[in-house]
Amino acid sequence: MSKRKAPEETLNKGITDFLVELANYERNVNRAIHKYNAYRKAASTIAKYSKKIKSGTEAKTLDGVGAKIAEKIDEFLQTGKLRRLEEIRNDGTTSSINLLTRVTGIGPAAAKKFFEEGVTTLEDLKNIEHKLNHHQRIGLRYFEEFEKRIPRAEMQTMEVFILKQLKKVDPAYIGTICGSYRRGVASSGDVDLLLTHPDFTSQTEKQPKLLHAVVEHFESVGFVTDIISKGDTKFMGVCQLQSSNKYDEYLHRRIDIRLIPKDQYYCGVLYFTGSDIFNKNMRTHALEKGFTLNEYTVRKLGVTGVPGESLKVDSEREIFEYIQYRYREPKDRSE
Ligand code: DCP
Ligand code: MG
Ligand code: MN
Repeated sequence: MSKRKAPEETLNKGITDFLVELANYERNVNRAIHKYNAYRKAASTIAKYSKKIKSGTEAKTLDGVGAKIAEKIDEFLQTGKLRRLEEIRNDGTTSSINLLTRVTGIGPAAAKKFFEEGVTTLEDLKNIEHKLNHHQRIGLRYFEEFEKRIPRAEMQTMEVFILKQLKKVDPAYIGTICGSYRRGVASSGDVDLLLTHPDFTSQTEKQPKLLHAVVEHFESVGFVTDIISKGDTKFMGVCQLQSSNKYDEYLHRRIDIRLIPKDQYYCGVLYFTGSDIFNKNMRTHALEKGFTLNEYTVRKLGVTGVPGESLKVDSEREIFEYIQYRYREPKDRSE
């Protein structure tokens, strides 16, 4: 659509602008092509009108301007704005951006950027797939599947499968499915797998092979289907259980895998079990008791507030004991 305006249009530019905006809204959002045409027609006749419009009644004498549009013109002339349009703008923006951020890999900033480029639906997003990064493409491809929570029964099947496959790579691996699953929640948003290996401690060299060997094995058995990102200690990807029955396939699921040094494993397990709110509260409590706690270590804070050496941790419970926090089972860690 042309953005060029003839000089005489500026006379009633406020009115023609809002009519064009309403027209586009009806076409793009509601797919109401007749309403779109009606608004366009009114805008076009008003644009050609040689006087500055003073009222809806005056506008109604023009071809294509009916009672409803006349009413909107009155509101616009009296208040300088249109409540309906404000509603649409707010609503439309919010809902489009909310929709876009449901695609994994699209955060609020990217959503806003795409929205400003005219992207308001998943269809629009498919049309600009060349502008999406790898993560966002996967998010779009599996949008419907990733929207579905993972039932606990499937999480249990996955746990058995994962731990069994892990031992095939190397029996020395220790794996724990953390996140909402470990908290006993009825369904999970993704799979949060934590790994460690006795060969890997915070004192040894990095051992990315320990993570990559597992990922490669998961790929070879068809469990990991896509890689979003793969670093030395952190993997993000997509997995899918193989069904024995082709009529009843499992969905693709998001999986996060983290490799943690053995001596930091329990701080990692605690952190990745969450919930995020529980973690926040526990960290605050730790500070009150003079400790600093993060996903790697728990350390005593000195008088100057500088953390000391990492404390030795051999279980989750010990972390609670250090900071004198009442122990809570994973199922009681929602906050
Ligand atoms: N976590 C955190 N703070 C964050 C993100 C995560 O403390 N900002 C921790 C606590 C979470 C854990 O990591 O429980 C796993 O993150 P998820 O986003 O996978 O959250 P959950 O597994 O708890 O929930 P879901 O079932 O939606 O995956
Ligand atoms: Mg999770
Ligand atoms: Mn996760």
